[in-house]
Amino acid sequence: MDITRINSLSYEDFVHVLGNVVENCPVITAAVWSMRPFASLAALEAAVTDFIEALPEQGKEGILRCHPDLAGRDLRNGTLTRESLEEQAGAGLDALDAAELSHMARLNGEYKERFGFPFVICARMNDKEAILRQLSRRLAHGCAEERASAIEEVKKICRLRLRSLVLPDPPNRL
Ligand code: 2AL
Repeated sequence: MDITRINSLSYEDFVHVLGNVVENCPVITAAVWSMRPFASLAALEAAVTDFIEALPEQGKEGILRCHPDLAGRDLRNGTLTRESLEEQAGAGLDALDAAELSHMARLNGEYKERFGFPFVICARMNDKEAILRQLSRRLAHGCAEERASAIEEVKKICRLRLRSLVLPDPPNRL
């Protein structure tokens, strides 16, 4: 679907197609619909990421809390969203051995205890080793620094999801 087609979608279809570009937060897509028309895919990406950035800190934390744990209960129970399952499987998180699973569960637990929201990272840009390394590293962050890091990861996930749904912008003709 190109950006012209996206701009022509009804509210219901827009949310149906793009409702999970921020995990489990269709309200963000619903809000962004009223900013149509978008001049380009880049403009749509900017609309979503600027909307997230403008939220108060509690709103940002709310977005983080809507994310499933990596290699967590939803993956085990088959209750992940399609997007999240593809991303987690792509990073190898659906095939952890027992030692890796317990390591991930322990660090995810420590992280949630410390910050009050789940650890979020763009799984499509990392493999399981990098994810575990980042999880250990980010546990040492202060709260504000970590919230900002996690929101940057949400934006990366969102941009990649948008790019898998909307055709790329044509190159600039000068
Ligand atoms: C996720 C997810 O669902 N997809 C992704 O890239 N990262 N979740 C998370 N807690 O980081």
